[in-house]
Amino acid sequence: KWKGEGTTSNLESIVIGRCYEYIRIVNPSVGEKNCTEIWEAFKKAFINKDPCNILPSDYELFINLSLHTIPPNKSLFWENNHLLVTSYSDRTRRYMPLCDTLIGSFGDFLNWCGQANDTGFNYDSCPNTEECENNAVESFWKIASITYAKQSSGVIYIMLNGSAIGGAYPVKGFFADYEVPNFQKDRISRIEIWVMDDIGGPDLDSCGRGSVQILEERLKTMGYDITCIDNYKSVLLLKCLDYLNHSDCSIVS
Ligand code: ENP
Repeated sequence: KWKGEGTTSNLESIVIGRCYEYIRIVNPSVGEKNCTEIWEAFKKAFINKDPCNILPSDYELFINLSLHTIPPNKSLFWENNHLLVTSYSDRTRRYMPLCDTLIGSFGDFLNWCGQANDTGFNYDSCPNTEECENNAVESFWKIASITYAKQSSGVIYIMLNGSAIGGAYPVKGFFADYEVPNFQKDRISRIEIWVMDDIGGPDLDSCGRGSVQILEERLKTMGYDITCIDNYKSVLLLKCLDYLNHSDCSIVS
């Protein structure tokens, strides 16, 4: 019925497993949590409801139960770099992007929705953003983004994709709409932007140019101390693992 993919099979097992793995192995510093209780709060946000009428506030109890601290200088925001961010952050060891928090681990790579007058999940299809913005997944990431941005402190890192067709900094997107406006000015020392081009890809946007310039000016107007780095070497080395002989990777030598 809907155009989007349905609920991920075995969602409950995946999410409860991820939750215990997170609190026991990935980041035991979060302390004791009841993952079954967190799962129930997550489900309550969207089960037995019109799948186009789920609001970010419906996840409030879930957020309260799964909240933990984000260490200073570990926040990593991004657009159009999901897999690169996942590898680079190394499951909190190097950075702690939203997908490496307990909240983010409930949603990363997964899909879910329910339906009105039905206590189950819809495994066949879920509404996508074009069909309705107030869907279960979109509203989840909205409140998760707001919460994460409010908690971020110290040096803030932002990884953008300089080869992205819609621009490295989409002026409408989770980062622009829900994260930047929720930065806590008094807790942030500076902001560092990395603009990574695809290996062999076009250099559509870079520091001081195009949409990156729009972001830099927005953050400067907000009073932040900004540094912007094109093809930041540490991330470039990771990207170059698969392109050792490419000319874009000659820095490796
Ligand atoms: P995309 O479109 O590149 O990638 C979407 C994929 O990333 C989906 O598999 C999604 O999980 C997962 N994902 C991980 N973290 C987020 C997230 N945080 N988010 C939306 N999807 C996320 O990403 P977007 O839409 O541009 O979002 C990037 C945003 O993530 C940035 O604001 C960045 O700072 C933030 P799923 O559940 O949809 O399968 C917030 C929104 O961390």
